[in-house]
Amino acid sequence: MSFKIAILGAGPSGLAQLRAFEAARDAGADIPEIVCYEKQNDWGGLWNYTWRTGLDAYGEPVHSSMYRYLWSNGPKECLEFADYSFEEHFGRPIPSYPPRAVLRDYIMGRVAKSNVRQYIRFNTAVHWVDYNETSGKFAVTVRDLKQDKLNTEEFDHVIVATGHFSTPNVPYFEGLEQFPGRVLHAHDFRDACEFKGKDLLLIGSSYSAEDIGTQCHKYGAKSVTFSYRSQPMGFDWPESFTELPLLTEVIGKTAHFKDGTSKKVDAIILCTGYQHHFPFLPNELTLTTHNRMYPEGLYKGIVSLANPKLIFLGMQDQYYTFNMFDAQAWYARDVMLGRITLPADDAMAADSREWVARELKLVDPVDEIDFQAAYIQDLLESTDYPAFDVTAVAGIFKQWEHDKEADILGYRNKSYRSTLTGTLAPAHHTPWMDAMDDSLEAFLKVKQEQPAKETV
Ligand code: FAD
Ligand code: NA0
Repeated sequence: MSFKIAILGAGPSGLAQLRAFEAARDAGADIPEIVCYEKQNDWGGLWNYTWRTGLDAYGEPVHSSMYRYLWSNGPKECLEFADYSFEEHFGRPIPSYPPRAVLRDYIMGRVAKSNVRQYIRFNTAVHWVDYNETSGKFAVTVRDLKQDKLNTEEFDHVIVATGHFSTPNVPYFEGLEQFPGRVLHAHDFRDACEFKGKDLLLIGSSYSAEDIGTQCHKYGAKSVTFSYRSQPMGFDWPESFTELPLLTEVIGKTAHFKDGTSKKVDAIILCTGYQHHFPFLPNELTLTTHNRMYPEGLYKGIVSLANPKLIFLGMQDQYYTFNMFDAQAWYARDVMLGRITLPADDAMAADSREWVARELKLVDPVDEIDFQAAYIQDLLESTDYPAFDVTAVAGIFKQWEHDKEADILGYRNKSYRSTLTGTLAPAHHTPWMDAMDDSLEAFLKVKQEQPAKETV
């Protein structure tokens, strides 16, 4: 085929795009020339654990925000690829909440079986993307990290799959500069054991706060205080947890809160979310958004309204992850292959506005789950991505929300039924609170013999 595309990033979204083209090629289609630029030395995106924080060995920002002992915070049955079940990958059913290494193995397992690695240029950081109106092509400038050389290549389409949970959002609180302990953002959190015996303050009330807090508790933190800006999480926390309104200032080791209370703490972790950050995109091409269900400026949640030859994958706030990235990648592929004809610019903008308006009416997580399910269903209708029961998966997400409400430290012991294979996941050999080893070997080692209790 006579056109050329660049995929920026080889995390789950970039790999979904590679897999989508591979599936078309396997089915006999002519596919474009593909180059995928990845600044890390391996594929996997955030799922690659690194001990590094700050800058990497080449002076590029460290991408991963993942930490040791991270276990999936949603049931694996909700993120299963429709064309590759967990059962197929591991050769047997596995429990519903795997640790990071197991999920990484699964994600990479699908692409490892294909020929897509050949398209990826590792250790190559994208530094700039320009669009030339006259030639209708993008010029992508990258830095070969090992050679320390800049190179520029031309492409007909660019797919941005660089993720949006990597550049921290770091607010300032009065007195932080004098605080006599560790102050860090969740992006730089690596090992909960560092905080054993400590009184911790976590700012934020979303997934990072919840998970880092519960994990520090699991590995021996003395107390965990959450400070929220809008809403407390409201779980039925054990005694050593407290939820307080927003931090107003820190004086010495004492943190003061909006409600007039105060608490002595040893360390402060800012679980204050991430920025959509595209330092390689010029003003006219960039995507400006916060973490939301339907970022503005995108048609079908992926096609840039500023330039429809520019595509963004995985930029939404995420309930669905890997299967949503697939649905997006298959749609994007079909746009690029000319199988889907994009409507006129104003029709795309109107469609996008409609979804944004719908998003603004969502009031709770159940609404958000249904919204994302509808969005995925809408994408799936136009492509040959294997059918999967998006509504049944939404049902599992709702059950998951309920299970978390019921037991925030125990929900990971639950089992759910795969919508692909119909198999109910076995119970894990060790309750999550007692499972201190998060390695793939430890997770898979013992034959799963306990009967699982169905929750959905
Ligand atoms: P990423 O995984 O972020 O991959 C982006 C890739 O782009 C990276 O490989 C990066 O190196 C590369 N890149 C970035 N900039 C450049 C550049 N300039 N040049 C070249 N390459 C570049 N999801 C779940 O489903 N289950 C979970 O349990 C879960 N846990 C999570 C825990 C944490 C702490 C975080 C932060 C997220 C978690 N997620 C989870 C959500 C996560 O966003 C997705 O699972 C997934 O990793 C997103 O894939 P992605 O490819 O869009 O982005
Ligand atoms: P995340 O929790 O890092 O999850 C990312 C939070 O930050 C909100 O509570 C927000 O409050 C707060 N916040 C932002 N600015 C603030 C400020 N100036 N002062 C006080 N609070 C502030 O980020 P968000 O965006 O969800 O919440 C920001 C992703 O990482 C998620 O997709 C999640 O799935 C993933 N993750 C997964 C796991 C596991 O799987 C663990 C961690 C993270 P407000 O007021 O806006 O509500 C185990």
